[in-house]
Amino acid sequence: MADPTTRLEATLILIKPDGLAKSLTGNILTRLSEAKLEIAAAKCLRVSQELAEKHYQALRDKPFFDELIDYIMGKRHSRKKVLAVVYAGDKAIEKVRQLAGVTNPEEADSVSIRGQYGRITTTGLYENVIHASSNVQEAEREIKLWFEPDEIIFDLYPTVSSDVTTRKRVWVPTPVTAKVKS
Ligand code: IDP
Ligand code: MG
Repeated sequence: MADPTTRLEATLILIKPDGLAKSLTGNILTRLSEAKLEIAAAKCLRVSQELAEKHYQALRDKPFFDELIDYIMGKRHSRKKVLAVVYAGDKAIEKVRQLAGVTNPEEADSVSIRGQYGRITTTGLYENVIHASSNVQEAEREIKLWFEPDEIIFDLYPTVSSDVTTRKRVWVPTPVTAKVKS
């Protein structure tokens, strides 16, 4: 059996709706590139209530939980989406957390991503523009929650083949147009 300690370390980052609304995507990805990690997956998506609640399940008893769910779903901003990225590489979790800064943007190092771009709302919610997994267990849970195995270019975690029958939307085939004579 492979030694789990030798597994490629991966971490989930989310550019939250405030980061997108403030046009910070480029700045944040540029800052994250300082960690010299590999992008293993990336997608832009709308966050359902179910996904938001599962993602923040450990915080469900916090007084700010409902606001936090609205925040990650984009209900507080003009952008109802997040950009989800999986980074992989040596000490990925620690390196990204370091660049992100601590949770409270007022306490975060002023040159960290949260220190530079975050704010505390008048109701006290930390709008800190980026999510970053905080440990190996959390990273695995979150990556599996946000991504399917085939959306990630590395085999980060064990998979099995499963016969599933689901309906999904597909592109309407483009009609073949008659060749125009020149
Ligand atoms: P983290 O994002 O640094 O890992 P968590 O404790 O997992 O911090 O909290 C998730 C998110 O909830 C934070 O990023 C922030 O947006 C919000 N949050 C956490 N703690 C507080 C708080 O004490 N007051 C207001 N918002 C908070
Ligand atoms: Mg956290």
